[in-house]
Amino acid sequence: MAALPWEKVTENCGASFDCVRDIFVHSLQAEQFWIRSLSGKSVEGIFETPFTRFSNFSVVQEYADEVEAETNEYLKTLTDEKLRSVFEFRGWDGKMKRHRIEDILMHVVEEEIHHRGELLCIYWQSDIRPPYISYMAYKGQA
Ligand code: NI
Repeated sequence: MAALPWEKVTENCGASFDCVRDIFVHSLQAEQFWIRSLSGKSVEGIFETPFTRFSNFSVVQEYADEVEAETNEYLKTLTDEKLRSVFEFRGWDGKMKRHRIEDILMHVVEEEIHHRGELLCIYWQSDIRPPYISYMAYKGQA
């Protein structure tokens, strides 16, 4: 994202959220929301933070690093038993929901893939070759 000019990142693109910055920050907020929920931490203020607060690349990067650190911290606590255990929460519709933690984490991954796909499309529509790193390349060789 930092390879793009800031005007491009905040230009209206008519996708799920107004612009590349908003889509990316939304996916970070969604990840933080679920990881904090599963960690028993407060989620207050996550979705209330306006996208405009992320006013340059370094603020976005700082937030991405913060969310990644929180996620890594949570993932360290996981066990097979915990993954299979059921998490109860109140949904957006006000009703109580019960889902296995592994299914909630799969939802977080799916949410990211969905929004990344959107971002790739926006890049292509702007004739910009999107960055691509395979998961295996990211992880490195065993
Ligand atoms: Ni979303």
